[in-house]
Order: sequence, then C-alpha cells, then structure tokens
Amino acid sequence: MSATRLNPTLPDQTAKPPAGGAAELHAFQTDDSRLRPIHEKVLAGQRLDAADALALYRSGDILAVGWMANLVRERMHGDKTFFNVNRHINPTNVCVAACRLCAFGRKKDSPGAYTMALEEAFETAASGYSEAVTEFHIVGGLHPDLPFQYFLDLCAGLKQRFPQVHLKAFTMVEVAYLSRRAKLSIRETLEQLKASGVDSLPGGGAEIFADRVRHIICDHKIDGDQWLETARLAHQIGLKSNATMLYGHVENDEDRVDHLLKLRALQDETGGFQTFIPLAFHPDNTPLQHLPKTTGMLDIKQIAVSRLVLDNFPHIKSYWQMMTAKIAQISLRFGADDMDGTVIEEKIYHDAGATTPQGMRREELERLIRAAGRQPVERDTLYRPVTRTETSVTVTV
Ligand code: V47
Repeated sequence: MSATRLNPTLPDQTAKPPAGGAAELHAFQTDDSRLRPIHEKVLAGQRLDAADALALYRSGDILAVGWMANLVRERMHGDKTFFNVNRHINPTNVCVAACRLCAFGRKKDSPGAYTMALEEAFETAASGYSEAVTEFHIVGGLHPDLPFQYFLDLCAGLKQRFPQVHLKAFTMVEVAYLSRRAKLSIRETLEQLKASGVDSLPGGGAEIFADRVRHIICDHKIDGDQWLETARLAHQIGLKSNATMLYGHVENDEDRVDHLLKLRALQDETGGFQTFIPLAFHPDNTPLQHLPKTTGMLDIKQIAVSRLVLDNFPHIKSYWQMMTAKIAQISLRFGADDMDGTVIEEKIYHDAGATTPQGMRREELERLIRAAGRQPVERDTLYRPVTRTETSVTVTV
C-alpha cells in the first residue's frame, strides 16, 4: 500500500508535532522488537498494514503502542479534546432482532417493552434542553409495526421544535430495516430521512463485520457488507456518519483487524466517516453473560490500535459511558481525542449492567479533560467549535 497520505483534508501526519508534544519530550522505548518497524512507519507517516495491526494487538508493551498512538493524536489535534452537549433519545426498545449481544431490545409484548408516542419523544427531547444541547442522538429497536412515517414525523417534529439541534439519527441497521418495511431502496430511505431533518448518522450496529462472529452475536442483523454499503450510500448523499466496533466478546485479533481495514478502505473511497468509536462489550443481562468483561488493558489498547490503523479517520472517540470516565480520561493520552458528550439518560449499556452515571454535566467533562492535561473544546456534531455565554450558544461555521 502507498506510503503517502490518502486524505488531504486531514492534518498532515508527517508534520512535526507541536512544541512540547510527546515526540519531543519522551524518546520511544520498547522491549518488543516487532514494534520497531511499526515505529519507523509511524514516524514517517506511512500506512500500517494487517500484519502491523496484528503485532500491535499482540504486543504487551502498552506504553510503546500508546506512545505511537499519542504521537499521531498530537500531530492531528495537539492537546485539543472534543466533547459535545447531547441528549440520547431511544424512541422504542421493541426489536425483532433478538441479538445475543444486547440487553436493551424487547419483544413487543414482553415486560419492560416501550414505544414513545411522538409527543412523548418531543417531551423527552425538551427535558434535557436546560443544558442547551446541540445534538440529539436517536437510536432504537427494529419495531415490527411502527410505520416509516413515524420516524419521518419524529425527525420533522424535532426539527420544527428545536431547529438548531443536529439530529444524529438511526444506525445503518435501522435504515436498512426501515427501507425493507417501507419497500424503498436504501438510497430513497436515506433521502427521505434527510429531507425530514436527519443531519448525520451514528456509528452503531457495525459490531464486528466477520460473518462467523456476526452469526453468534447478532445473526438477524444485516451483514457486514450491507452495513458498509448503507454507510457508502449515506456518504454519497451527503450525510456524514460515525463507525463503531463492538469488541471483547467472541471475536479474535484477526476479526478486529479485518473490521478496521474494511472501515479504512471505505473511508478512502467516501471520506464520510467522522469518528470511530470502539465499544467495549457489556455482558450483563445478555444471552452472552457468561463472558468476562473487557479489561482496562484491552480498552486502552483498542483505542491506541484504532488511532494507528485508521489513519484516515479524523477522530477517535473514547465513549466515557462505555469505558468508564476514568479509562476514557486515560485514553486521552493513548490516541483518543473525543469523549462524546453529556448524553443524559443512556439506556443501552445500562440495561447491560454499565455502572457509569447515565449522564454527565459539561463542567465535569471539562474537568476530566483538563486533569488529563488536555484542552477541552466543545464541538457540535460536525466538529465545529461551540461558544457559550450566559444567554447564547454559537457554532463557529
Ligand atoms: O450498535 C449494544 C452496542 C451500539 C451492547 O455514533 C452494546 O457517536 C456493549 O453505536 N454491550 C449503540 N455494547 C451505541 C452506539 C454509539 C454510542 C455512542 C456514540 C455513538 C456515535 C454511537 O451499542 C450498538 C451495539 O454495538 N451495544 N448492546 C452491550 N451489551
């Protein structure tokens, strides 16, 4: 593969890091000889291949792997660490998919199943509004009866009531399901969602692309190729999206590398991904609850490897809800440049046993970022800086 930069819109990775950055302060040291050629490539801004990615996963030298990831992170963003003030809205937990990875979805008539009437969804949106959110993150189950029009009305109604709030709505899996139910092509479905107010798509549902793994953890979801094709179409019609990877269950290192390389290849083609978010599997209350939880080493390693391999992704997010605020904070020195947001009322991981709070105030996010020696930057969903005063919120376009 070429050693040159592929995405000219990204900061130059071969440029010198800012004065005082990691490369100037600390010399690279490792007792793992497999990392030396990778270090040479990272210094030269060259692309890593599958063998490099595997060597990173298999190295025990987390400090050396993190040193390289931090070097790349500081080249791209210096000390900046992004966060946003957002609210999650999960309109329904009714889901036909019954994925083994999930503790959130319910069958229609099961205890705990819910579906919000539109007015209820609008009230939920308004209830976090005191923080002046800039984003609604909207995802839910694959409901067998809700018509496509419900989702169009939901987005149009939110846009009408909160015109300045960005709607990051519906995973590729939900889009593909809605297209089947509405008997529309994926492109038409995306176009109608966009016309109703959807501004971008979240990164969920990607899980692990390898079929062997998908059959075990989410066998009724669209397959990896369909997820990628839906993302491709979204990018083609001008909708940015994120991408995720669910790790720490039955996948192996090769599956993770395959997942990262497929995302990188699509990003070369479309440039439509903004952020990559590795999601640590939470087994509690899922059919896979016999599996152990991820370790701190794996969580940090996953962030670092993602930063090093996904050289064409502008941002790597360490989602504090998933990682815990403490691991997310440390990961800001291991490749991550984003901590996600205030969230308010997270449900998907809390149903799966997450012990983190369901939301965090802006001041607390800023405090964590500063305590990591980084500079907090409030962003909107498209990574434009947000400035706040007592009475107004301004996005710098
Ligand atoms: O797709 C479900 C995961 C995802 C579990 O785009 C689980 O900015 C762990 O994608 N343990 C949804 N993970 C969340 C998501 C997301 C989150 C934050 C920011 C963004 C973004 C996207 O949650 C699902 C699935 O991969 N998930 N169940 C579980 N038991």
